[in-house]
Amino acid sequence: NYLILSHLTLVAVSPVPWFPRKIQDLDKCHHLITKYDPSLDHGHPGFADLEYMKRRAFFADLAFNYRVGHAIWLLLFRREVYRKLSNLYPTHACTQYLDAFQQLEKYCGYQEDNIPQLQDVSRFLKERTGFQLRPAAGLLSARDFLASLAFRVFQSTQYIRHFSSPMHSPEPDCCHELLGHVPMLADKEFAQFSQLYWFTVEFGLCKQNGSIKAYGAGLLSSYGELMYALSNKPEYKPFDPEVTAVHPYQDQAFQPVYFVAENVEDAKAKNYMMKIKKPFSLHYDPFTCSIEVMNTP
Ligand code: TIH
Ligand code: FE2
Repeated sequence: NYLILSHLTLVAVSPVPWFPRKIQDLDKCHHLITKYDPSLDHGHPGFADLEYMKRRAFFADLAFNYRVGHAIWLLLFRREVYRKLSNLYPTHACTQYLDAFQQLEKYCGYQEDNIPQLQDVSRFLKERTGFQLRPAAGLLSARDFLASLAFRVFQSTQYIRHFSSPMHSPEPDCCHELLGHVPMLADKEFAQFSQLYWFTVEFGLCKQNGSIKAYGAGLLSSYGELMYALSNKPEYKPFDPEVTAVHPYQDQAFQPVYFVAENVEDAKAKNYMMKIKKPFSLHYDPFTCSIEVMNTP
């Protein structure tokens, strides 16, 4: 295992597994986690629903055949999910979310009865924060998902949650991506942070004007959990990256504990990120959209 550091030096390093260096390499970041596959998992709301599994196979096929720069994908919104959530946002979501959501309603066809196009939403995000969306066939491995974020590419599922459980889905679906993630990715400050994932980007709470509001996408797309998270029933802990990063999590049901950040700056946990040790350092070149590996002996 060698890493080519310049034209002249070939240096042996501890084996570093493959990772994408340029945006086209994301065509190889498509490794799915089979957990929550509706054909295998008895607990999945769509288990044994043959019609639902057929539709899922159709969307998986579209995603697997997607290549950078191609195609427009159709997304479906569940009216009930949209209605219930948009009623909750004014009281439950943070101000950054509310601002972006308004913009998406204005410019991207976020409406109860409309079907937003992935391509339109992607273009909108690209203009605001440089993020773009690409379709994913399902729950990706953490490695492929996080690697994509380095390129400001957000891998998004296309299928929709099973109709039997609109208020909470055990896996991400297009409601979660479009209503949970997209508005937060449209905010410049939030677009900056994506590493400490579970208890921030997905299930984070923050203080705003003396009350607690949601900024986590897993809350903003689940009206069951959004109400529960602000109900005083779960446990609340102050957000501390050292503690939060190693806190075990489960993803079958509502979270028993949430971490509350004092403010946005606090949630970004920059100082903590700087302390993570790697045998090399990386630099993202925005002009070539590629990653350079730098020698740090
Ligand atoms: N539970 C979320 C929802 O119902 O929208 C979806 C997920 C978020 C994170 C993992 S699965
Ligand atoms: Fe998510």
